[in-house]
Amino acid sequence: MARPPIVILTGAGISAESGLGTFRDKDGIWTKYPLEDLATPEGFVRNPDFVQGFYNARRAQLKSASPHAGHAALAELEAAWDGAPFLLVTQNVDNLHEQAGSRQVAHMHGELASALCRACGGAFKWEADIEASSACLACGQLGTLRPDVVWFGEIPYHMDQIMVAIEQCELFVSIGTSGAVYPAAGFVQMARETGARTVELNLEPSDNAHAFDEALYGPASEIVPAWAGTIM
Ligand code: BJW
Repeated sequence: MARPPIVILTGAGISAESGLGTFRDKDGIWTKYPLEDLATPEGFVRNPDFVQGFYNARRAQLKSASPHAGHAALAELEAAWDGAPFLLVTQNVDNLHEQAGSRQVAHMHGELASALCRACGGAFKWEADIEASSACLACGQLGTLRPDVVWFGEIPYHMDQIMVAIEQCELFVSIGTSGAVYPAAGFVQMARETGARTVELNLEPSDNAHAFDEALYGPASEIVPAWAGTIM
């Protein structure tokens, strides 16, 4: 059976049952800390130690997090697509999709396990804490590293690849994202405009719920395997 080109967009909700917090739910990260302080370049300049501490703690937490059946189902789906166009776009900075076996993953908001040098622009794998004394592995300067994540006002990664995949896709699936943050929140509309069928899998209707042709609501560990089973 021919496989339709597919784009899957994931957000924090797919990692919630792995113990990693979401942002905007009750008890979400932004209900405890102001996003202006933790997720903007200006917040980092104001208080780099606070921001590094927040990301160091999340990087450490990731070491004990494991993927669940929802992540595994997306890896199985990719394998079943057997080379047909498939792109998993994630807003998440964790590596649970890769741990589950996904290969074609575009981390549009960066990765916790990567550091970015503000002096030379070098980016490299970094699994330890970033300290004020840490040296850049590319240029050797001290104190220039920041988390390699995308904050508000910064340009997300892999946008050219993502735009091409959305223009070509026939099936667009959004999983565990509130639809509150652009440009990701606009992808479903773009996919609709090029004729794709659109599916939302989420705990509850997102801000974009009206833009989906189909929806399934419940915890990702249950609804993602159930939905994937219908198209494999
Ligand atoms: C479950 C579940 C379970 C729970 N099972 N589901 C209009 C157009 C374009 C841009 C803008 C615009 N208006 C404003 C902007 C600018 C801004 C923006 O969007 N602001 C909004 C506040 C309006 N955007 C930007 O600045 C972006 N850059 C940009 O636009 O550059 C310009 C440009 C773009 C393109 C090309 C060229 C130029 C950058 C945005 C960066 C966002 N960064 C963060 C932090 C990353 C690092 C980190 O992790 O700390 O990314 S903020 C945070 O929000 C994080 C997330 O990836 C992102 C989205 O959150 P997500 O994943 O949706 O989580 P939640 O918590 O919101 O939702 C969870 C959902 O899961 C809920 O619906 C639950 O119900 C559900 N759920 N448990 C299933 N068990």
